[in-house]
Amino acid sequence: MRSSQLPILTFPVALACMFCSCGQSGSTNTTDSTQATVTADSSAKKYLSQPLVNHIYTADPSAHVFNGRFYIYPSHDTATGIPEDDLGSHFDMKDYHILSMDSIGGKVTDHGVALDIKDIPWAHRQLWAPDAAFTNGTYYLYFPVKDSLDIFHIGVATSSKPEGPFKAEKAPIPGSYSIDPCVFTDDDGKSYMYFGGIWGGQLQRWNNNRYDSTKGNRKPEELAIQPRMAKLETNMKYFDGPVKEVQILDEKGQPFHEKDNEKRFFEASWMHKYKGKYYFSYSTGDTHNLCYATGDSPYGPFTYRGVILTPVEGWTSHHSIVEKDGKWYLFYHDVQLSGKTYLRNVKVTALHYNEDGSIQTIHPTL
Ligand code: FUB
Repeated sequence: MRSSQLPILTFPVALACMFCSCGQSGSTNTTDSTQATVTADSSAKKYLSQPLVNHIYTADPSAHVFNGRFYIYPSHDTATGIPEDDLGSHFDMKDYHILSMDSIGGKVTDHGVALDIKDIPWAHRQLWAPDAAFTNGTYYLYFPVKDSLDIFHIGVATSSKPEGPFKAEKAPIPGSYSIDPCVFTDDDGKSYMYFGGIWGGQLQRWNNNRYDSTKGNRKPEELAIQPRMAKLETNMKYFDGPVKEVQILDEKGQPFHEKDNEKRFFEASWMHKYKGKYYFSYSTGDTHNLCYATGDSPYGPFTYRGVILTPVEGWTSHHSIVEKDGKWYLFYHDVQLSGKTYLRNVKVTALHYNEDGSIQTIHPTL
């Protein structure tokens, strides 16, 4: 990640409420130090949808339906004064808040702090994009965070309630690395984690599941780095076997090269299933697309099919896809409220399939 090209905007909070959907904002069980800095886009751009909440900054929304209700597991963006750099050090998040709502457009509840970095024994800094799962009567929160050596690993925390609070395990998931976990449970009850992110997400330093801090980003003519996956044990806390590469192939069955950065994987894995097909979706990072590829097995390979979401305002793009009552939704984020790349806000919009199973491309501005 790196700095946005966007201007920093300085509209007051009151004006922000004219642009954002205050009616959709939820109960604010907590206050946040960045609240006073919430700003609005002075260009009066027409956005496809409005922020789900505006009392805190939220990003990377992993949405699930638990007990008939939407639960959204986002990153909690705050301004901590860390300068922006190409490693994303300015994404300096310290806790998670979970949001929930009965229906799209309904009241959004912020359930307060669900997990704090100080309660994760091995964590040093930067709580990035989480995901959640439910099985065995337990809710699992998966999160990437840097350890004391500044290396990202993925941890897991558990709760009896979808909104937490969550209690973290004492150590990261053995064999885990990099960022952006997505946990998908198939119809047969087997669960898989997809993960990884290049550049600030450190995936370029991991080859054959070994860490090498000297490995830099791939050159344009080199093969693109592929995301990773592992089957989870039934206890959902360990990998059941070695981490594998996920093959994303072009329409001719060939892997992408780094120069194919409009289509190659960067970060933000998501898996969902539609009419028996597996849909692996992801962000292309520096070209800001959300793309998808489909396959016949949770292990892949996956064939590139197209763009789900064209670039949002901001540098990062991250999403989830979820179904409720026969309708499909894309949760995503942009920087409508702040204009700053590291102070994002989550949104939702309807997602539609064509007859052939392809996804209709969504444009985040009108
Ligand atoms: O929120 C921090 C990072 O930004 C996430 O892990 C990436 O997916 C990007 O959205």
